[in-house]
Amino acid sequence: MATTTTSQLRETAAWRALAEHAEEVRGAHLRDFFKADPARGERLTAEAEGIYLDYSKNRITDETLRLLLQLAEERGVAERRDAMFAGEHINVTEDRAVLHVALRAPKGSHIEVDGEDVVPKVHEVLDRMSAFSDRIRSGEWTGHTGRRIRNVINIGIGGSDLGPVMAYEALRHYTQRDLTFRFVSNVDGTDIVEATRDLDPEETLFIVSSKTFTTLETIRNATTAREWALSKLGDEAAVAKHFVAVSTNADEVSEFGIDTANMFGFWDWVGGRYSMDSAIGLSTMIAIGPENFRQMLAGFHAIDEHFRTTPFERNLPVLLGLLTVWYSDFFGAQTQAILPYDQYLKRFPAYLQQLTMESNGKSVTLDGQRVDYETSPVYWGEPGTNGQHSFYQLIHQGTKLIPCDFIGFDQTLNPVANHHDLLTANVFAQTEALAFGKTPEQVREEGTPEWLVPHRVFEGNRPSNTILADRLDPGTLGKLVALYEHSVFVQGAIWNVNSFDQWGVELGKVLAKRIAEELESKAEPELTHDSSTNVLIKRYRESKGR
Ligand code: G6Q
Repeated sequence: MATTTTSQLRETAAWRALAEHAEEVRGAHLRDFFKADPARGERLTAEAEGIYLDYSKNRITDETLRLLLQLAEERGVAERRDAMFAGEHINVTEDRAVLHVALRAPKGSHIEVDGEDVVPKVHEVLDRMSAFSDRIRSGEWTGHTGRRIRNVINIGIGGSDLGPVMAYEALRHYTQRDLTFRFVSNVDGTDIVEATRDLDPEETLFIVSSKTFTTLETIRNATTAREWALSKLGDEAAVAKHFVAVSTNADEVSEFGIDTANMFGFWDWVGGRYSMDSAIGLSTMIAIGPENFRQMLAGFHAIDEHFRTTPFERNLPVLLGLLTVWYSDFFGAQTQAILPYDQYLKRFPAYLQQLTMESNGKSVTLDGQRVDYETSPVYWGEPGTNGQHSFYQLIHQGTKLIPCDFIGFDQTLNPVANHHDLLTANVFAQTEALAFGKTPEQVREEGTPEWLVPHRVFEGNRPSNTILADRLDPGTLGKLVALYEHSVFVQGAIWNVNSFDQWGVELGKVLAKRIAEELESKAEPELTHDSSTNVLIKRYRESKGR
């Protein structure tokens, strides 16, 4: 792979041109862009696989787009994309391929990692997951005492939790309603206690989801879950009927006491935050059924193919990724809001926080140079319309530039009265208000007293994307996730960072292990931390002793 040094990004012809060009665009208003080109709202759109992207309300011109596309070319985004699809070890710091795209490759396609076609393995696991899901859903699989499974609890954290929770909530409409699903992630005992307190172990199945099967939180929670289950079921043999594992680590799984016949595997080329469509999605599959799960995979795959084959000027993830680079690096935008107008997507912003920030929250390039440009913005958001009655104030009239992605659907899954028209009217109204605002003249015309005018003025010129799809079905969810996965890829390729490692989470883990021993040791430990940490540990030990 071509190596570039930090300054090489700033030295590309496209970057230099963009820096100059940004000065011109900064002074212009979206009102003027639309006035000068009344067809802008039809022109600056792209559509693929049922996903419609309106990016006309961005502070860009045709020249901006041309230069951003040139930047993508100069940075070798297409080559890097092809290297990913070809199974090259593009995760250089962990020396691994990055092949979540293989998880949704149709049967019969061919994707190689280190000389081996992985597609048959993927489908073998999917088939086993399907058979298992069907047995739970139909009641054929029973618990140790012969009772039907009514509750499924996924225990996992990070990438082994956020995808399953998000997908369960997003696809709740399609779930088998006589099954209860819960998700335990936090090592705070409250999480597991509250998740189990009203359930009967005889009817409860735990899915322990952990790629490594060594993650402290997950193993602690799984152990507590086992104690909870066995406190009623008594017999160790019950574990086989009430615990299954999703992992790449068979040794640790059997060490924990789970029969590896009840283990669903995946591979080191699936990153945690890119794993919701691997066996990590087992809870999703039990919830929505194998057929719907396959629809979701088909949605992912459709966008993979779109990303892989569509010219960049019409390529949705490329456009989204480039716009993020534009605002982060040339407009000083520190954050990006994700605003889904669908209650089922309530966990989508949280899911995207990990996907985007764990991937591109980096400050060294692939070859270890410190970057001298901005990388990932902070992603955040809430489903509409709730946010409108809280933090949108800042987006409309605050001092910060916050590019927004509005996500809406033509049809609702819950048609009741005129709720959906009202919801959708708010999507369109918000993007309009953000872009065009309200001038002092308009405010005066409304009869506003002069002293109140400045307070009621909306500057406008706040950029947004509008992403519309037909309805939130499993396929559409797959498409939306893949859209952001590949947008993250494009950003990472431009910034020349490794979007697939996460060394930043390591230090805390190591220190926590050491401090846990100090908090729990019977003898007074010799504390050699800084004075602040030493006092915190002492205080806690004293309080615990009381
Ligand atoms: C994701 C990260 C991280 C990981 C969790 C859980 O990309 O690697 O969030 O998913 O730390 O790890 P395990 O699945 O190994 O328990």
